[in-house]
Amino acid sequence: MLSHDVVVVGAGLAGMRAAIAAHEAGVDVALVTKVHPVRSHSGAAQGGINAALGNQTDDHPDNHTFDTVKGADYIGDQDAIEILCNNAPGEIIQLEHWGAVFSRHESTGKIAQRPFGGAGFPRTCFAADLTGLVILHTLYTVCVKYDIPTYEEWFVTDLVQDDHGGCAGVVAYDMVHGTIQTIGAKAVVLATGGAGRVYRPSTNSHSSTGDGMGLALKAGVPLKDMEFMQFHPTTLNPSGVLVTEGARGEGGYLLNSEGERFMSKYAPNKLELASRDVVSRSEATEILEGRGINGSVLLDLRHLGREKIMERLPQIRELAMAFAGVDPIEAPIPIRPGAHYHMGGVHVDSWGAAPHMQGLFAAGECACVSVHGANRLGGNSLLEAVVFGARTGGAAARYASQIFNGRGIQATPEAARRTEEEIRIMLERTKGPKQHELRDVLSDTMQEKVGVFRTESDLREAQATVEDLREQFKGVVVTDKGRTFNQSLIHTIETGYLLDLAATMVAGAVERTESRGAHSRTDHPERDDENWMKHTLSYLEDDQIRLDYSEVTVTKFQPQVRSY
Ligand code: MEZ
Repeated sequence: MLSHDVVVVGAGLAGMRAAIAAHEAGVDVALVTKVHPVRSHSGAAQGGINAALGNQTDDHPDNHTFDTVKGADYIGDQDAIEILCNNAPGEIIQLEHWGAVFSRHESTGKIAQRPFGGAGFPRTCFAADLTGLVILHTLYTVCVKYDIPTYEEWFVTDLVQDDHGGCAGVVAYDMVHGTIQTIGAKAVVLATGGAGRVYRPSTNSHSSTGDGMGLALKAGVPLKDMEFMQFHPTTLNPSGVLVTEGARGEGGYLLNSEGERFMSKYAPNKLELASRDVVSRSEATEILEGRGINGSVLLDLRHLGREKIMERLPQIRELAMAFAGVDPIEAPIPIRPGAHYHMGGVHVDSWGAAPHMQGLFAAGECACVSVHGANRLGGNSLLEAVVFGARTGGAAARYASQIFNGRGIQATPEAARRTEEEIRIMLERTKGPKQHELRDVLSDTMQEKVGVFRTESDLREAQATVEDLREQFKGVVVTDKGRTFNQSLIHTIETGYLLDLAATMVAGAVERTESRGAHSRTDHPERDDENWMKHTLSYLEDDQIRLDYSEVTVTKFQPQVRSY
């Protein structure tokens, strides 16, 4: 049987950073990933990563902390946000030393920093508009240098639990050979990214199906703040492909059908660089009130000029030409808000440890620490992945080498039986709904009823649909009966996760009768600090979602009116 001290599930930024930290702490760590590491969705992050380096201004981590607390609409845990912002400069320098090629300031030669939404200073470090890809490749070279074993194209289907309910490893489906494998571990780190594919369209890659969140939920570990889904203000219509916030950071304007720079009505101080929830709601309002153009508004970059666009936003130009038929040097790009990032995730503490299961950790978008609260600031996602990836990898290594008390590494092949059985049943079934039929209804429902604006009646309709789909899923049929590279089987298991996650999202959203950050209830338009300064915890019990709540940690900043 295979075994390692620490097993990290997912090899995007958070996963690889966790594995590097665990390796440096001296334990035997392995990565398990359903896609090759450099195909992870982190590579799609474009505009940058925040750190108060103060290269162009006298910025300081305290300013970054305040901006993040405010951006989160005061429901982020402030102790964790302080860790995020204080550790940011060190992580950037570390990445640079490992070889990340950040864009440089023309005159000083220091790492350049561009303005981003909700930030009081230009604080976003970037590599043109390919920042995630550059960091992903950098971390991969470190993993290769350290010779970290990587189980590529292995899809984790279960967490193994020991007799005391602690995490003792994973069960995985080796997609190439079609076999079920068990990997024992003293500690497991989930770093599988977000669940953006619960929506359609989405900026997320097809692999962003919330697997780690689904695995944790299934194993009795609660998810936190699942009702908070971020809609990025600039995505292409209809594909959902991301157009980086860096385009507005470099000076791009948003225009409505009347040629008006409409953000002056909604955020007179920060305009296009208000936080994402504010800009997305403003665009949605313009479109709903008839000042859109075929369901979009316009992002105008023409005044930036060819040279700047080619230097700072080359990928955006290519994407706009390929997916919208528009060259932004010549014409504005039609854009609209699109599902982008999950603020919620596996409930963990600021070391990435899941308090409900010993030996289980989570980091990156899959986790909810919580540093993003109700609305994440652009550029804080890559940052969270590396800062909390490193902390969590280190904590998992410490757990494996010091705290672990003989449990774990008991993951015998027996543990794989449940997966074997579930897969056998799915493959033998010949009649029933197909996963893509269920997924189409799910993503359309979430898009229409659990979107930028929400109401109780829409949410309740969505809840009924999701419950119906979850029932139908019990009889799902897998069309490909083979074992090797059975994508039909993988997508079916992923759809099961998406359905469970949607159930947590809708349950949390129905109950939260206020508007905070990305959760905007037109029937409850005000933030309600008296009743709702709390995190939502969702448990899966007897196939139903049960909600509970936990406290928000406030250190320096009491809630204030939030305006931009
Ligand atoms: O943090 C992000 O989501 C990000 C950098 C996206 C972008 O607009 O480029």
